[in-house]
Amino acid sequence: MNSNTHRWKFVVAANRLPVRRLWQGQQAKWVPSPGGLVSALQPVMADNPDATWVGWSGVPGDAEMPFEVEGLQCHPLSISQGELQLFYEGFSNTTLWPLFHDAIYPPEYHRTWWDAYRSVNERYAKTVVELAAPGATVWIHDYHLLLMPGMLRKLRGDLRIGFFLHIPFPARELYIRMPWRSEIISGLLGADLVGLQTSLSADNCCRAISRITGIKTSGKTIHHSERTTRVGVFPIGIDADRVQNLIAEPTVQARAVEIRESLGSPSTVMLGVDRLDYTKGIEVRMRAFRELLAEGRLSPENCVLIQIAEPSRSQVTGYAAVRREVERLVGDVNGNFGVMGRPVVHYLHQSHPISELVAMYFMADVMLVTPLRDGMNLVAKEYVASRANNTGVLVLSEFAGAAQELRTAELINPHDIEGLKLAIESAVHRSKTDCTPAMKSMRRVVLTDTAQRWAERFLSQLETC
Ligand code: GDG
Repeated sequence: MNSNTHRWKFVVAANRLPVRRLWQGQQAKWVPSPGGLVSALQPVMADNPDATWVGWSGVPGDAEMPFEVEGLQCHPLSISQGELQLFYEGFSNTTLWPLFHDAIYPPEYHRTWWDAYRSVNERYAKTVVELAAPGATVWIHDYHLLLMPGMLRKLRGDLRIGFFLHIPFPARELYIRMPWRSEIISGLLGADLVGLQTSLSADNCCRAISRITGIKTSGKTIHHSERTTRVGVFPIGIDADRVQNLIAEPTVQARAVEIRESLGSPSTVMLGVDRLDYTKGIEVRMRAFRELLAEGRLSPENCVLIQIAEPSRSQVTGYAAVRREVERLVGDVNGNFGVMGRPVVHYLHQSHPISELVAMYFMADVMLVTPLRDGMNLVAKEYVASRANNTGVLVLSEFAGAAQELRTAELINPHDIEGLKLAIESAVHRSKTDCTPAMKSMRRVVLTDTAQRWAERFLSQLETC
């Protein structure tokens, strides 16, 4: 197939391509990236001669030629080093990311960042214009590409355009701080269907649209300039089969036993797995843990906390500070409560293979997911999917989208440290007694509403728009 002339009936556009470069000695090859989005779309995309994915390869500079990896057609798009700073680190991750997460870190507004954001969105739109067949379906993902639906609509009125926001949509009062609030809403209104993770985000999005455009929204339908945009709730799931298959592997089970032994076989293992990000509330749980130890409510002999903090956005403002604070707290807890050869917190600022994460989920008695704000939080769902024997307690922030579905988790407010301490204490006791009904009920949700089902639901609704 000549990918320079081929026109595709289904195009996905996302900041990144669904592949990453794996180095083996001096040789590099592309492999599919791990993660929910790729597994959700793989069944729709793989070996589909009419589907392609447009995105950045992760390497700044000129784009490579289109290529295929395990049946996924990839169309790389260029992003220069300068654009990476202004569009990606700047507007996407220092303006939009904090503003859309309730401004828990102060967002910065710079016109040069905005200009770069607009021009990269335009490049995505123009690339898709060249690639999409007449009447094609285009599915655009996330906050890096908020302007793209509108830009694409202007250039190609024939396309069916869907947009999904993986992060929360903030309250209208916060959203209107955005200097380019009208341009962003016009961008979204280019889509036929806008998908959000929760009904709160969908309501916030509709309220922002009506405040800025003056259009009255009827339910979740917005009629504007002879077209209609629908806003819908589509909570993303995980690739539950993949997690369950890993759990069934003897090597993963053996690894779980090995990890526990290497910790000194404590009676309770608590676990946190997060990108090292100020939204994830890692410091909050570390403070709660320190106080529980200091007050003698948890014992350092019986209780160990593993915190995986995957390195993330180290060049972006705010990330170095959260790392310093987390590491200070880890040092403080271990300095005060550890004994020789037995730290109380095992902190790993490293990426891990998914099989290793699943072994940890399988072994951990209590999972701590305490974000201050999170679109969904797939880690919470991965933990539940890994609990094949229906044990374990999930301590989950009310401010994660996942809390809307996982109602039998131990729900907490991460701003209320006393409440969080009580929940952790009770989770440690409950993990040994009556956690089965709660876990069973969460497993029904996670094993049914998978990533694949999410993609099917979104795409089938888009087809009816
Ligand atoms: C955004 C939204 C929304 C973590 N460490 C490692 C690793 N991970 C994997 C986890 C999980 C994923 O990364 C993280 O997903 P989350 O949902 O928790 O968080 P974000 O990265 O912030 O994702 C979020 C999501 O989009 C999907 O819509 O849920 O709210 O913020 O799958 O397992 N994976 C590997 N090594 C690690 O060290 N392989």
